[in-house]
Amino acid sequence: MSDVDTHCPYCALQCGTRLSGGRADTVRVRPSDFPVNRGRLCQKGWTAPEVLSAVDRLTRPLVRGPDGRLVEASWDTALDVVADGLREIRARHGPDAVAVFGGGGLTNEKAYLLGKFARLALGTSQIDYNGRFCMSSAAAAGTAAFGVDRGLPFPVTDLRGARTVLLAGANIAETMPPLMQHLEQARLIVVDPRRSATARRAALHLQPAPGTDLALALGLVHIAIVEGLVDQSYVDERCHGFAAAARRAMAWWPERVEGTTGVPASAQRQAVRMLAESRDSYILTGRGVEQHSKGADTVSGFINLALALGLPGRTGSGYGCLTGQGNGQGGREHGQKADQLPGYRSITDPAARAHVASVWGVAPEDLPGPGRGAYELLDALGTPQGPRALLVFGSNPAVSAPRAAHVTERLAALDLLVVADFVPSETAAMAHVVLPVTQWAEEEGTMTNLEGRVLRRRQALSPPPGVRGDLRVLRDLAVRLGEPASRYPSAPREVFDELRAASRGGKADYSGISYQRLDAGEALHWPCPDTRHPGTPRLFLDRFAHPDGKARFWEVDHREAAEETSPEFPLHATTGRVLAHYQSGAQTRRVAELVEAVGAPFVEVHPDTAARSGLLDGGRALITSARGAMTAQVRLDATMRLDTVFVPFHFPGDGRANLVTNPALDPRSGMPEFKVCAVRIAPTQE
Ligand SMILES: Nc1nc2c(c(=O)[nH]1)N[C@H]1C(S)=C(S)[C@@H](COP(=O)(O)OP(=O)(O)OC[C@H]3O[C@@H](n4cnc5c(=O)[nH]c(N)nc54)[C@H](O)[C@@H]3O)O[C@H]1N2
Ligand SMILES: Nc1nc2c(c(=O)[nH]1)N[C@H]1C(S)=C(S)[C@@H](COP(=O)(O)OP(=O)(O)OC[C@H]3O[C@@H](n4cnc5c(=O)[nH]c(N)nc54)[C@H](O)[C@@H]3O)O[C@H]1N2
Ligand code: SF4
Ligand SMILES: [Mo]
Repeated sequence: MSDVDTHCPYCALQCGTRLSGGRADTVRVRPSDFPVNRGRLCQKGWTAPEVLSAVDRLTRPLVRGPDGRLVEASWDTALDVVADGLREIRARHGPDAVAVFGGGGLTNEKAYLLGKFARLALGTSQIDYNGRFCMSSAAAAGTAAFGVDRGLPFPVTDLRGARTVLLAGANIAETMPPLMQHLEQARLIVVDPRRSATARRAALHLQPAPGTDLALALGLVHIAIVEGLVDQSYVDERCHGFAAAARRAMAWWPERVEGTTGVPASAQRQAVRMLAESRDSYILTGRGVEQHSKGADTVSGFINLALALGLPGRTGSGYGCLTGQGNGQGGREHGQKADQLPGYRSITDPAARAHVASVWGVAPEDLPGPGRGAYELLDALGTPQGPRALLVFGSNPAVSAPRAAHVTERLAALDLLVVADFVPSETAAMAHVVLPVTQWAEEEGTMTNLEGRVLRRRQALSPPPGVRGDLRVLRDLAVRLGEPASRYPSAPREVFDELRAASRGGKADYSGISYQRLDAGEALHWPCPDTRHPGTPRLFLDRFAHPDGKARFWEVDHREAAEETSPEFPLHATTGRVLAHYQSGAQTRRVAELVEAVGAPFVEVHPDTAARSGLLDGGRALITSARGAMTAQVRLDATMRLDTVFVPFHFPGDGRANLVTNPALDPRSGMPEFKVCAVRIAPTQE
């Protein structure tokens, strides 16, 4: 096969790649000259082809036998077991006894068909996805402020012109390394409790205690007001709500903010002056400020700062959220969310229901209402009021969900757990039925990257015999459940054309985007409402997406983390990522080079904190919270705050960071508090 242009399977940067070789064991990847990565890839991108021929790649369906072991079965047998089980559970307990959990790594076509399958073939309201754990706080805050949620409302290449960029809780030097090239000219202000790889490259590093960013954001608005740096004509002309937001900020004077966050008042002032000095500044948020029980309010706090300085909706400045998963953007638009229909429509809006029902050929009243958000859904599994069956497509919640031991118990309590995956993830290992599916380089589809640009994923090689695509699996199941096959096309292009129609007139309007236009090389960012429309790389230049065209300041105030430190649990624990591993590690823990780079869970601790706890560098530590305990190897790091330890969440078993994390949820977004909980740390008793 000749070279094929596609994109990396992992993160939302969706680096352009060129594949050559044509066989799973010989395929080679090179970076292409795509604008987001311009000839660069990170270590995960370079090694991504190895997962195609992973030694334990799933190639046959597995069904749990009477002795409790998973054994190979034919597709017909496996699908019959699933369909019979679903029918029986539905007959006995009603349609909401069957649930679906999706993922932000699924293509647009898969995410769309999964939502349709849940609402029509299963008739359930119980569908949500791992994006709830990812960017939901920023989505809630972005929608509130701007009227629409697109992670970056501008292309990443715009960042090249920036003089100052504030990165709040984003470690892009490890999580999106090729993006760093667009920031080489800029002065970086990094807000991170750790001296991360990104913070090390910053002109100014603000190192707040975890969970205190909202106080910091309020304080920065305070300084902007007091120092006369607010762009008053922009605020008057383009925004509502400044006075109320400003009143809150006035209570957060620099010394008070210093007391709460630990960030010196002088550094706060310096940050605001750098941002305001020239107007070509950007404020970007990542999971560090978002994954909190007040994540949405914290993002609102940073958006308020951006609005006060007049940054959003102008060329050369702005606010954006750095979306995470490969299709983190598209995955949140096409209806796999509990409260959503395709086109980023609300499932409770009668006009939206009527439109989508007409595209699907059903009556609006046949569509279920909103279901539970991701954690609430997982928490309800196998309980008397909760679902008794769960289908998982594109997530590994046994590792990645908060309070993982509890979630694992809930998964184990199900009558039927079905997992579609291409590797035996920790969640697949618990399933009653495992369905082996294709990977990125073996399939066609579209993904929407962090800038809202729709990209083509292209097939470069044949899947292993016996493996089916997710779209085909959904159709095969739907037909067994009595649906007409024509309602579930399995050709990605056909699904995309239906998705276009379903999205028409919605906030995320894809109706003018086609495979033909994408394959001709057009750069198309949504909204793109007709086939002659050039797409919208930059949103909000003329108006924000609220009906009156104005942005909204959101009135927010600081509050403490859901769990504060105490004599029993004296330290903050925070969690996050390392360069070499992706998410729950299901894929990257199967790549030798990445395991060699980081092979086991570790905990970063300040040497003084370690000494007080009797910990030695390289020794094993037990990290305990009110939820449970995990073990990890100690890494001393003198740049850590004395009151904070950090653990990555990429590892299974006893090394799961989520054994300790707090599932306290953000009331605006349903986001769990992954980024701060109270722990104690001690040597393990080995
Ligand atoms: N290597 C790698 N890259 C990835 C991924 C991966 O798993 N591995 N996943 C992708 C996905 S899905 C996502 S969502 C993105 C995430 O990308 P990022 O948001 O950059 O990743 P994190 O490491 O979760 O968090 C970023 C930083 O937040 C800091 N932090 C922790 N607590 C706080 C706090 O209370 N306040 C502040 N200000 N900062 C805090 C952490 O120290 C960390 O350095 O990465 C994407 N890219
Ligand atoms: N403590 C802590 N926990 C966290 C976070 C944190 O910062 N700290 N971050 C959270 C965030 S931001 C995220 S995004 C989540 C992610 O956590 P998960 O949802 O667990 O994400 P992955 O590990 O990417 O799991 C994806 C699974 O689906 C499979 N898969 C990939 N593509 C496809 C496909 O096309 N079809 C099918 N059927 N399967 C596929 C993969 O092999 C893998 O097993 O973790 C969250 N959990
Ligand atoms: S930065 Fe993201 S998209 Fe680019 S190579 Fe790395 S994992 Fe892949
Ligand atoms: Mo994420």
